Amino acid sequence: MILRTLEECKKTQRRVETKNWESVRLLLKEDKMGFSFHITTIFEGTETHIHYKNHLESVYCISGEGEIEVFSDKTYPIKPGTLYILNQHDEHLLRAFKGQDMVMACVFNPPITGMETHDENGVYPLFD
Ligand code: 9YT
Repeated sequence: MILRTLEECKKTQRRVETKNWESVRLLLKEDKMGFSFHITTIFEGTETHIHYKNHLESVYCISGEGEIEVFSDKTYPIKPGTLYILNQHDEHLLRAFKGQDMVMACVFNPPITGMETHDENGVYPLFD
């Protein structure tokens, strides 16, 4: 088996930071589990355009509050205990409200490799 901690992964290349979020990818494609697992912090007061055309993602909110505006659907609130499931590659805007960062646990299928950040359309490429 494998055992990792958030603290140790933060000190490696598994931690990726952009202007709107930072993410620690604790489990990646190279671990051969069929999914990846990340602890992502969405910085307070930010809005991020995301469209995972090549991936399915589930996101569980651990702390902080915000909302997700799904294109051609509606806006859903996010608070601790909320799980949102992008089962239709849903294009969306993710917002963290001012005052507190949102900490999220994220699972991706297929797993990401660790190199990905969003392109100008909010997409992650599919690496093989
Ligand atoms: C919720 C979400 O998708 N945030 C963007 C970062 C992503 N979780 C990642 O690459 O770790």
